[in-house]
Amino acid sequence: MRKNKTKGFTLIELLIVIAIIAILAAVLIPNILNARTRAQISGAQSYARDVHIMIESMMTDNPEFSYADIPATETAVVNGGTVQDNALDVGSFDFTLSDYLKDPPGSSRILKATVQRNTDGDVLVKVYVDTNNSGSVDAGDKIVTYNIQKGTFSVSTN
Ligand SMILES: [Ca+2]
Repeated sequence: MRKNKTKGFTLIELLIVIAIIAILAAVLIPNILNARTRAQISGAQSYARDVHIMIESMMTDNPEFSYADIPATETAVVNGGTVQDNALDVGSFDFTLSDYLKDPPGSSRILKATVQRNTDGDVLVKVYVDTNNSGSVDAGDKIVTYNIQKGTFSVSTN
């Protein structure tokens, strides 16, 4: 009986397969690692819209209140993942924020959300996401900023 000498893979074939696997891994691994951060940023954008809806609801219930009443300094509406009641107290208004805004889901890692009016008069909603999983707002975390008047989002690193 003759032995088949063509069985198995040559070194070149093995090297090509290994190279293809390495290229696929180089493309896929960063994508997989960033997927969680992208999901958190998407959740933060959704929450910023919730804050916008909350402000619109407050203005519907209290027509005397307007965007111009929102202070120019950052005012936390969510602290430690919990809606901070009356954080938007302006003049004689005494809002109970939890009537309008729900706590962010724990899985979204939203630690803080603030509102403030900028020098253009636009109201900015900033959502601080604990992207580095430290349990607190610190350097390296992402901040999603929503400009209510312009309807634009931006993402920055704390
Ligand atoms: Ca952090």
